Amino acid sequence: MSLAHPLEKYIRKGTLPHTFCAGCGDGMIAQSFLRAVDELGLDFKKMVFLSGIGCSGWIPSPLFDADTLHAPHGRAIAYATGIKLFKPELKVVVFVGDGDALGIGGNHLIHAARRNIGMLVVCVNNMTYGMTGGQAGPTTPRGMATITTPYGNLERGFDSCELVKAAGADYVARWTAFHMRQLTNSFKKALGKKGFAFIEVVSQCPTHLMRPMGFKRPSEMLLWLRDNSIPIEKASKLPKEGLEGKIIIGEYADLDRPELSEAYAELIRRAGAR
Ligand SMILES: Cc1ncc(C[n+]2csc(CCOP(=O)(O)OP(=O)(O)O)c2C)c(N)n1
Ligand code: SF4
Repeated sequence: MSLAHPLEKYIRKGTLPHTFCAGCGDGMIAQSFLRAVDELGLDFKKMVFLSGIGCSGWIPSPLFDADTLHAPHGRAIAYATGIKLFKPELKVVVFVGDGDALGIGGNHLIHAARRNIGMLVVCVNNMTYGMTGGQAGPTTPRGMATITTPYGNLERGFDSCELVKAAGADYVARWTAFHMRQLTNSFKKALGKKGFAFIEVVSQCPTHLMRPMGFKRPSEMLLWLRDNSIPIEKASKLPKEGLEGKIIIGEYADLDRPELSEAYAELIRRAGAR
């Protein structure tokens, strides 16, 4: 009997043990994603992964035994756009942190959603800049203490799902690192979409946020994610004031609109270039 982990076949040899801190959500998200790939029976050779710069960028690069491009901070979606237009037959998946996706790379995100180009963007929202030491970022909740906001963050965080949905994405969903089964199912659905798919995973960063949030163990952060989450259907029936500081989980958009790389290939045919 083989004692190998069933998902080990997707892991590049020599990359374990991985670089994530103990209790980080990134490893859980990697596992949930690989489970979706495995259950769908997708061929890793027909997929290409893009990594942002940040802890979450380590999910596909170097961990996944597949073609991977580790792009400059904030530029992974721009690189992914080029790949998808050149090789539309590939499944393109981007892993970025909230700082990468919504801070420095915010413009690329909204335009990729507007174009409805066929890729899946997984935004790991750990509510901070993890790799650079735990600074406040575009999703840090108002009032949260970080090393750059020791008296509490004064700014309101982005709602990335509402933003991407309004920009025109086909599939938009939010889960947390507590909701692994729902996350795997959502990955499966998103990987089957033709157009732009965006999944935000609110995740724990025990190294930088555990103490400021008043927790002693990473598992307490997971329970906090569970207790602060409200399903989107339930949230739609509650007054807005009751939702302050809550994580609204579920599917925000599930559409099938024209996809850009197909329209682009058609344009090339019409122009007689191929
Ligand atoms: C152009 C550029 N600006 C800034 C940095 C420094 N930097 C490295 S990672 C990072 C942010 C990481 O935060 P996030 O994207 O939220 O990912 P996380 O580490 O939290 O997963 C920054 C600002 C950089 N590498 N390149
Ligand atoms: S710093 Fe935070 S996000 Fe980065 S690997 Fe450690 S726990 Fe994870």
